[in-house]
Amino acid sequence: MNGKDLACSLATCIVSLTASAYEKPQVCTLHTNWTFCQVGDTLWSEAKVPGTIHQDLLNHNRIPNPFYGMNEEAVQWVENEDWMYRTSFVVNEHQLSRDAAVLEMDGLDTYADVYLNGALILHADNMFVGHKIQVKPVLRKGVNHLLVRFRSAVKEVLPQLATNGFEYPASNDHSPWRTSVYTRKAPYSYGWDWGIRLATCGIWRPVRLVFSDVARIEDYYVCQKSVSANRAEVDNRLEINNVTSRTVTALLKVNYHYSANDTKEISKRIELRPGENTVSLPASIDNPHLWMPNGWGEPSLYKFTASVTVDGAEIARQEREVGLRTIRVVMDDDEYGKSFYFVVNGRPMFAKGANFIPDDALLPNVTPQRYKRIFEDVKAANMNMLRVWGGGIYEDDNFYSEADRNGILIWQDFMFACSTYPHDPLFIKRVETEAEYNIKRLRGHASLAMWCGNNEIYEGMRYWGWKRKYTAETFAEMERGYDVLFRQLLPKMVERLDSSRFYMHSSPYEANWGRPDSWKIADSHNWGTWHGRKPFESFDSSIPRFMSEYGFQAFPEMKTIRTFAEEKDFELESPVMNAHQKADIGNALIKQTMGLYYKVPARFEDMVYVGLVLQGHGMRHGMEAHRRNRPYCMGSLFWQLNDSWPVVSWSAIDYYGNWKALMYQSKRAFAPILINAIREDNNLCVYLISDELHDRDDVSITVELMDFDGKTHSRWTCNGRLTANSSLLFMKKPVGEWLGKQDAASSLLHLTLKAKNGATLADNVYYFAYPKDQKLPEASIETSVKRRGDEIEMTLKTDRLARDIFIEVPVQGVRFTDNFFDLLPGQRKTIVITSTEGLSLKDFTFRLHQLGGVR
Ligand code: BMA
Repeated sequence: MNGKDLACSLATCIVSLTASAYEKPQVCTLHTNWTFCQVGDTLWSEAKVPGTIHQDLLNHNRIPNPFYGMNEEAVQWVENEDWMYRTSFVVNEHQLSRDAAVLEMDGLDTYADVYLNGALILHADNMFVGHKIQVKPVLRKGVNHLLVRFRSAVKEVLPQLATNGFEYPASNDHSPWRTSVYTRKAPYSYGWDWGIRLATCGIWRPVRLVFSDVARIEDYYVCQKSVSANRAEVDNRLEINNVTSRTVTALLKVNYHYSANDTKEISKRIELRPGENTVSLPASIDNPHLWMPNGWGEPSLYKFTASVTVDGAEIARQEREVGLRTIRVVMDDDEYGKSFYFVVNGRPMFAKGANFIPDDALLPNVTPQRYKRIFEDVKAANMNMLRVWGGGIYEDDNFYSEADRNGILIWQDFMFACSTYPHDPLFIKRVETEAEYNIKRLRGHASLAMWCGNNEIYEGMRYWGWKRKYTAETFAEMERGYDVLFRQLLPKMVERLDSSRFYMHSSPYEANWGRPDSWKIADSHNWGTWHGRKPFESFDSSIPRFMSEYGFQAFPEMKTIRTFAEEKDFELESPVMNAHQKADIGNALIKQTMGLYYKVPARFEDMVYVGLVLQGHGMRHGMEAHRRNRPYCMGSLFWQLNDSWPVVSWSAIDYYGNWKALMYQSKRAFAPILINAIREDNNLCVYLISDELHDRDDVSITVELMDFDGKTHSRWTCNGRLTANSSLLFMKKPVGEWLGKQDAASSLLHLTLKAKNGATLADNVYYFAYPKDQKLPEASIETSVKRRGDEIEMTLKTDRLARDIFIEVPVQGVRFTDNFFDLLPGQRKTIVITSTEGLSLKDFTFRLHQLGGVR
């Protein structure tokens, strides 16, 4: 705290002292005056808190930018060193006189000892937990000294590695010594098949000092007992810590507020014994505004405020945003195998979305604005679910609040992925603490839909050859460990702390690799189109009950590649490109699959463009297949939404926030109403898929056969009823009948769905041939650009068919209302381009790509 903060806090004290003996808590953020030093060194340099050692070293030019070129290698020494962070702050007499002073550290990464004024106040050993330390006995009037000493997470566990007797699988750990599994630290930070290795350390989440009187609210949970359209019954559950040594009578008030004229307050007198007290205050709401997923209505949120008053003074208060809803996961044996779907507010919901990985290799760089933007993107792409994957982190509170506000359900993994793990008593204890901390932190969120024990460990144990790799005894030990962690400890914790939420031991529930039969059972991961090198059409026959992972890679666009590579590196297999491709079959497989569908271009830049187009169309094929097959299949979460650094990966949005073609294709394939033509044997079938909650009578489908110059050769129409929440086959005839005498290489079907009032509900294009076999013209596209405030409005018009138009704008993070789209002959389209920095028309430059222009 600086002098100014101190003066302010004294002023507050004087004012409130006149009113009552007690005051509201005073929260002092401790994010200033930090310096850091390598242990063994004497040089202390300015540090950023919350932060990481890599970011601090980078800020002082003591390491090169790890994201650039092949610098990753040059920064690896950092993980083997120990690092110290220290700060000092001033505490005044009044603050010292208060009943409690608690140092709250929301996250230390990872092995850290914390000292305050010469006293050791904390041993931390788990990145995923926050700490609250009573520091009143060691605080001093005047200057106080706080120091955090981090030990290398890699070196810390070397003795465990040395005595374990076998090495855990952990194949994504990029070090020859696979230490990651021993430490409760984000698995991806040790490297992944899309991830840079930055096994960093630091004070990665906020730090604050809180002074308070009488009692603190340690936890406030609005537990939803029952919710229906008529009535919601909730229980306000609080853990209140009376820090005095006497029993205190207090008044607990809960206010719940939806809007200015929809607000209610209830209260009760409570006796707080010294120490922890559990208090409950039930409440009910008639005709509640229900929280609805994206696409189904408003994600309505109530504001709940709990406050504790003693002797007329409010001594504690906490607020929660509460979405009232029911979410049920139905995983029942049925005639096919085992179902897996989400029922939200009583209606089965087809889940549309993606897997989320940590948004940065250096986590404190993910600001609330970045989370906000991610959820704007997710919502815009018509998604209603994200899976927080088990190799990353339990995300920041902001993440879940944004999910609540945008109607996005969250599938939450516990942080275990792709390897077996230890299960010794200390490890189990750490996991127990971590589970308790995070379940309690997240359970109040409306968006939180389920818990899952881990990512792909069960599958790994059964089908990734681990059984052969280890002795029978070791493998049996691993199986025991699996049961202890994922079938006993974690479900027990969920049952105890969050009993209404669904828990599943692993994703996929059954092992899928090489076992299509398992796709009849619960959720599945389909890696056929990547690790199995199958064509995208395999999505049509590999239909699971719920697809929780499937993916195909693409390079990010050139402006992102240019942030880490030079002209000389622009080659598929150059050392720099390979350093930014962590999946072993990566770049070669992209080229191989491209050859199935497209002419593989010679120029690197064209290859990047066609690769983006390939990923978008290929993945869209999967999304459409999954949706078409509802209700047998009830979910489609692709791998992966985002990137943690600039890299070639399966992502739909690159590190700088640029949408790849895949994200635009998701927006189309996940639209509430989808019209979809698909070849089934010799027939071409037209399906209508609706995720809406109401039927639409008298819709009409028009199918036009058109050539690439815009001439219409045939037209069919069909009227019918679009049934809510369903997929229905509407038209079916042999391919030859649709095509007539026209040439498959230069014809398309334009499908349009119209409502009774003539409004277009959906449209789509079907091509009879792969792009490589098509006679694609190079269309003349006319463009006109207008400035509208901070936005650019661009209108495009084409003479002949222009496929997969990509408007390339060399500004990072710029947003387009649409991109990577087809323009039919004669069609005109206006899109709006915005950027956070504000685009100026003068500086605005762009380049147009179209598939027909690639040689
Ligand atoms: C799945 C994920 C990740 C991985 C991805 C691509 O298995 O769970 O572990 O990054 O495949 O291989």
